[in-house]
Amino acid sequence: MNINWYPGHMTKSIRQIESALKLIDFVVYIVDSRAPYSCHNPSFDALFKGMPIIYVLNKVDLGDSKTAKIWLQSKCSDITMSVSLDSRESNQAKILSTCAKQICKTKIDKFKQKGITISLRGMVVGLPNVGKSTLINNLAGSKKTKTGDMPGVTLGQQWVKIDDYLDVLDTPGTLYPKLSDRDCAIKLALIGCIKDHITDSVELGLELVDRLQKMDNTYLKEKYGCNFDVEPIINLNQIALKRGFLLKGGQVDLERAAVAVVDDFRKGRLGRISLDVV
Ligand SMILES: Nc1nc2c(ncn2[C@@H]2O[C@H](COP(=O)(O)OP(=O)(O)OP(=O)(O)O)[C@@H](O)[C@H]2O)c(=O)[nH]1
Ligand SMILES: [Mg+2]
Repeated sequence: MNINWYPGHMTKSIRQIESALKLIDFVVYIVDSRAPYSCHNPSFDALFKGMPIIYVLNKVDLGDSKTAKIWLQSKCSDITMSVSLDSRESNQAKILSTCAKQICKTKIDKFKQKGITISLRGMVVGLPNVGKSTLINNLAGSKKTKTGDMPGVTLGQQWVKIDDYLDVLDTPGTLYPKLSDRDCAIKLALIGCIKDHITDSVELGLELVDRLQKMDNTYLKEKYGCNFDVEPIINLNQIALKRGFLLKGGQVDLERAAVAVVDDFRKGRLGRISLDVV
């Protein structure tokens, strides 16, 4: 399966991110804990070079803790910090205000010497559907931005005032221009960063089952009675039978089974899983 999805508006979004750089003091770079390394967008590397960055490992409730720990450690430096969050949990994002003050301390102190208290401005970036707008609403303590369980919900930039000392800019999700790494593209599709109609649901389901088999996923065994010594297609068949997904004429409905198992994974019903193997 080749996933080649880079809608025109994303080029525009990257350009808008580039021009907003002069307005901001720091970047909040969000990734999904189920594939934190694959959420790294190479087109941001040059753009944010030398800028204070707060890396947020979001959806921490869904990914595995070992991958989370290793990734979080890898993102700490003199001018970068990392935190993990479940952005749906109230007040969790408050920690970001503290991080922002810490990471912009030099600038704050410089103005303080002149007797000026500055307001900081941050820009929230990341792939589609990683939880950027949810995190901003959490930080603001009310629903200031539109959110949704699909990629491409935020269509334009939006400034949100958090308090007298902090404003943040929500941005539309941006993919990288070349999803030439097939494995990475599949992981992004599985975590919901790519619109489902771009991919073939049965192929995507088989890719997931294959990965879960290699991880020896307990839930697949217990919930669906899968056997890991066989090809993924046999297990997808088994899932369809177990769920009673049959077509007219009695054949198994593989498409429905594939959609169901991907949905199980996305909702965390198969356990806390990270697709990036570390
Ligand atoms: N389980 C879980 N779900 C989350 C978390 N944060 C956000 N979500 C869900 O992820 C989905 C996407 O959230 P959004 O905030 O709309 O994501 P976004 O990055 O702004 O998406 P775009 O605007 O499309 O780029 C929503 O269904 C949220 O409820 C989290 O920490 N854990
Ligand atoms: Mg959004």
